[in-house]
Amino acid sequence: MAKEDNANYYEAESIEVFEDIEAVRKRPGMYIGSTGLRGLHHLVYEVVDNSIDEAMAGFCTKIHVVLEKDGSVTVCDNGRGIPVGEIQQFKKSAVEVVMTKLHAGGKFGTGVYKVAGGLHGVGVSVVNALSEWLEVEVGRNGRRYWQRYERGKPVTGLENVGATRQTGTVVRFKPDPEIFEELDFKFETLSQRMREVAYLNAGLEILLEDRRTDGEPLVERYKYSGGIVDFVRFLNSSKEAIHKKIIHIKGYRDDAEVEIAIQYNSGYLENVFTFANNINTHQGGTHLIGFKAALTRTINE
Ligand code: 0RA
Repeated sequence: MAKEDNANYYEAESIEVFEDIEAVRKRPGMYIGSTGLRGLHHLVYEVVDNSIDEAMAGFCTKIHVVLEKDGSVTVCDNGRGIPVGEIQQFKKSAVEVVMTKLHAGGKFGTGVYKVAGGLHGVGVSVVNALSEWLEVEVGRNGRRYWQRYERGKPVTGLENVGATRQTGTVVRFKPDPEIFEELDFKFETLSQRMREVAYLNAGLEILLEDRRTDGEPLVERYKYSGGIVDFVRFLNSSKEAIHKKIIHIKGYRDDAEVEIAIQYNSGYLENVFTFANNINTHQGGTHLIGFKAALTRTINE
C-alpha cells in the first residue's frame, strides 16, 4: 500500500471508531435496552461478562466488583489481561480497540470469542461510550498499563505505569448522567446476578463490595465449587428431596456444551431454570424443549 493510502486508511479507521461511539451515544437503547435502571445495571454485567469469558477460558478465578462512593464501579479480574500489543489493522493497541470498537461476537483478530451473554455481545466499548469516564488497567508481560477515556474517547495513550507480577484487568467507569436517568446502583439487583453467575461457573469466586455505605463496606462473596448442583441443592433446601444424590449431566458435542442438574422433591410443583451462555432464559427455548423431550423419552423407555 502506498504511504498516502496508508494515511488515509488510519483516518478512515479513526472516523469509524468515532462513528461507533456516536451511534451508541445517540441511540443507547439499541445497545443496552434502556437508559433507566435496567440499562444502568447492564453496564456492570457487560464488564463482568468479559471477566467471566476469561474464567470460562480457564484463566480467571476471581472477580471483584466494587460500587464506589462517587457512583463509579470497579471490576477487577485476575485473568490474562487485555492484550496490549498493536492490532495492525487498526494501528492501535488491542486495549484501545476493545474499548472503542463495537464487536459483534469475535474479539477482533485474536481468535478469541465472547461466550458469556452480556448485552447483545457488543462488548465493553458500549460501556465506555456511555461513561462520563472510564479507566482501564492491565497487568500483562510483567508490566502495568493504564489508559483513560472520556465519553468513549481516549484522553491519554496506553501508558506503561510500572512493574507487576500479576496479570489481569481492572475496568473502572462512571455512568454518564447525560445518558442515564438514574445513576443509583441497587446492591440487591447486582447481588442476584453475581450469585447466579457464580452458580453457573463452578469454582469462580465473585466478591461484591458496596463502599457507598457510611461505615464499613458491605461485602458479599459468592463461590460454589459444586456449580449448578449447589444451585439445585439451594433451591430444594426448604423442600423434601426424594433422592439424596443430585443428578448431574455434562456433555459436549462439536462446540456446544450442555450441563444439567436435577433433583425431585415430594411437592407437585415443577421448578425449572434454564440458561444459555450464562443468561437466564425466562421464556425457555429449544434447549428446554430438547431437554423435556429427552427426559420423557428416557423415562418412558
Ligand atoms: C481480548 C483477548 C483476550 C482477552 C481479553 C480480550 C480480555 C478482556 C477483558 C475484559 C475484562 N477482563 C478481560 N480479560 C481479558 C485473550 C488474551 C490472550 O490471548 O492472552
